[in-house]
Amino acid sequence: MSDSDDLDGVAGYMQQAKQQALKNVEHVTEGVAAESLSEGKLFEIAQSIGDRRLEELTVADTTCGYCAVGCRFDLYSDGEEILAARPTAEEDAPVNGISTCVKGKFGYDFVNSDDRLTTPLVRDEAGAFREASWAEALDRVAQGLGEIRDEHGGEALSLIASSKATNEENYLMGKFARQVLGTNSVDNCNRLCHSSTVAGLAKTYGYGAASISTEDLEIADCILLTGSNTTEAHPVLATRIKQNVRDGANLLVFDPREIQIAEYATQYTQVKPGYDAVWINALTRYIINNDLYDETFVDERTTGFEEVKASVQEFTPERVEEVTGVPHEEIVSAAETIAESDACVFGWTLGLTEHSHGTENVIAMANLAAITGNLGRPGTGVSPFRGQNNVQGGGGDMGPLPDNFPGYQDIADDEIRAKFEEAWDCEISGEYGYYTTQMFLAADDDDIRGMYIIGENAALSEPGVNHAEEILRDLDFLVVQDLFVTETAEYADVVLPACSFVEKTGTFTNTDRTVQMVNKVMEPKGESRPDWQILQDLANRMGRDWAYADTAEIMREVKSLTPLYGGVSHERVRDEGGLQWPCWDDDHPGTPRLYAEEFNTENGKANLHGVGYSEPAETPDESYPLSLTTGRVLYQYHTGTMTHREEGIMQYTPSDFIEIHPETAEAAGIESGDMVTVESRRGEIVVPAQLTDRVGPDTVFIPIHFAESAVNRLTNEEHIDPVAATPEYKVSAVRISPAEMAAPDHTGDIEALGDD
Ligand SMILES: Nc1nc2c(c(=O)[nH]1)N[C@H]1C(S)=C(S)[C@@H](COP(=O)(O)OP(=O)(O)OC[C@H]3O[C@@H](n4cnc5c(=O)[nH]c(N)nc54)[C@H](O)[C@@H]3O)O[C@H]1N2
Ligand SMILES: Nc1nc2c(c(=O)[nH]1)N[C@H]1C(S)=C(S)[C@@H](COP(=O)(O)OP(=O)(O)OC[C@H]3O[C@@H](n4cnc5c(=O)[nH]c(N)nc54)[C@H](O)[C@@H]3O)O[C@H]1N2
Ligand code: SF4
Ligand SMILES: [Mo]
Repeated sequence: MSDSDDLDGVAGYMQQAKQQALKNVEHVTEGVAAESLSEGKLFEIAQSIGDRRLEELTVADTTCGYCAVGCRFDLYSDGEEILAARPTAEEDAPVNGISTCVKGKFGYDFVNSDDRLTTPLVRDEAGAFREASWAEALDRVAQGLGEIRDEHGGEALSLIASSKATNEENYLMGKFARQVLGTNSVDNCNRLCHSSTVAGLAKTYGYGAASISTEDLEIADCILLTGSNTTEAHPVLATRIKQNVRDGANLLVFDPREIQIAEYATQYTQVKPGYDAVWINALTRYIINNDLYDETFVDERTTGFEEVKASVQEFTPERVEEVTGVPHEEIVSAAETIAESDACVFGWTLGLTEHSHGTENVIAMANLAAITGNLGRPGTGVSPFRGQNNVQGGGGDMGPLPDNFPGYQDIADDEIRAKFEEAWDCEISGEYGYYTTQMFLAADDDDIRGMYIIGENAALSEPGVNHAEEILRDLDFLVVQDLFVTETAEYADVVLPACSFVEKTGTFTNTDRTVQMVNKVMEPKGESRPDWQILQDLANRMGRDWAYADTAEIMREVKSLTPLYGGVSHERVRDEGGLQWPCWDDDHPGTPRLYAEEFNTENGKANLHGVGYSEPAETPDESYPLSLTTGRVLYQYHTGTMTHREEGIMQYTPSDFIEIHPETAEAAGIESGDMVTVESRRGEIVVPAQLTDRVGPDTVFIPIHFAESAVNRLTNEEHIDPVAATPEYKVSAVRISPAEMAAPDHTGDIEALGDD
């Protein structure tokens, strides 16, 4: 923390704040944001800062706690709330420079909201929550979890770690599960998100992560984007891509919805949800059969080319058009554009991964990038845009995973396991634990009896939440650690108040593997505490002797056990403004771009694998004729715990909606704004209609942000990728009908976000 003493008096500060804020509007996703950030709002913020004496304010440079782009900025606080976010020195913000999106800039009302959890809660005898002291609550947790562990073994417990929390905290969540609880069933939201990317890339190239640095998005001369609503989910990356396109790069967008980034594309191709491996294989087939592939790269740096060549032959133009709806000309033009470019980046997000065959989709993409030689050079590579602010680091690198220790070290490897058993002074089973999606199924058979859920709103975000709710209700013991009494916390025996990223210090690792500092700008609200301190107290109550003085010390332990982070320390991250892994030792500069020389595989090569035909686990039929796909909007974040508490955001997107093609709506007798019943084989919800030809006639789209019409009542928890266990959130068969219900007042205001 530092004082803002470099500023010239309150008036000067206020003026600067306002100018900066206005300047930033240009950099917030164009179109939508400019409308929403009214001058009135900006003035209000400048005023609220100006009204205070500067010495009463604290400022800290930190990393955004919303998405994994990893924007950096200075946050200003008066000790009670966050007053403003302003650009930090440009050289200290490698990803965003002076840009931020609307969430990073204004999304802080949640921090000081009236319903923030400020004390622990325990259930009284009548079953209602009452406030409790930390000592009482922690004793209850130690007893509740301890009893299950002692009676049924540690394997009867599971822990869901939080990719909202820091690396250091996630390292401790993994350690707590194995050392204190004695279970390998520890997982996190990565399972619901990009675990198929991690599995697919690890299998082919070695690292389950983006190979590029963000700047590669600006120097590529071609970008293929699929399953990524970039302007809404990764706005600052979208700004960089759009700039590159303005400078002449080609942009190819394949998506079932004509999302905003498609307007900037050289080619937009509408695909049917769930058939991505088919059109990707078709591109590969065209490139191979027309000798457009990079022969030298294939010969020198890959294995498996012949297998891939044979496997793609079944994807003939006729078949591809029939299955995916993509005309052959569009396959040809995209394939030629990729083959003719010198440097191509392949970017994707959940449209590719959240499927019952997500890992295969990713392998198909990895094959395409490799045969065209687009890896390891400037402007080339693969870029899965990661999701939660710290899912790359906290959700993966730090090892709160059923099969890996930190740094993707396999728990089944005896030597590695011995290293951790010695360091953590405990016995660890070499048998993998349950993935998140499996935990809920295992609980049905009492294989899981107690859960410790940290910073995850599983009651809304899991697939098939009707079942997840039952499980949460029936567990012998549930402890939830969050900022709020979430829908998940409603089922808990004990709720522990954690604090948010503005109230603590540590590191996050963003989507391009950059480890960056998170610096505390205000004290934890009420009695809330950082996750690492809660875990430490609990571990000690459960018979351990943890004595970390701060998160820098935790990172030193990570460094000593994790080769990938072997040179990462708080001191270096501060001094060098971020470090990209792998960073093997104190002298290693970090690695901006992976695979320049070799792949991280035993033979040093990219090992390609043929991928055959795949389709969604549930395809539309007569009873459920439409494909439902689900996802995000710019102004909202996931289950809304943070963004629903921001008034400005709620004015803009007050409620849920379903995107329906006008023809489909007409056939069903539905008009714009009407309430619509949407049914799947799992359940039904009611949402207002938004008619748009952004989706095709066979597809409908519903966002994931609203509890009252929780879309995961419709999804299926058993349709998961066999390798990565990612749920098929992106395809469910549904039917729609007009609902006997009046639309809420504000439905008329709902606009198609992403449209200018
Ligand atoms: N505003 C906002 N930003 C966020 C988040 C948020 O909640 N709000 N969440 C963060 C997180 S955790 C994540 S993981 C990312 C997610 O980022 P995205 O994956 O970009 O977000 P989604 O809205 O799920 O969009 C997926 C895209 O895939 C398309 N799609 C759907 N089905 C298919 C298919 O079968 N094939 C293909 N090719 N495309 C398909 C959709 O039309 C949509 O454009 O966003 C992060 N950023
Ligand atoms: N149908 C459908 N479902 C989906 C998806 C989809 O595309 N479609 N996407 C999936 C994906 S990609 C994801 S990532 C998940 C997201 O699902 P969740 O991770 O469940 O969603 P969030 O609302 O972000 O929940 C994070 C919680 O952490 C709390 N929190 C914030 N900071 C901290 C902290 O520092 N410490 C603690 N202890 N708590 C904190 C917040 O208050 C919030 O309750 O949803 C998945 N579900
Ligand atoms: S793009 Fe992501 S990291 Fe950047 S300000 Fe927006 S939410 Fe935060
Ligand atoms: Mo995610």
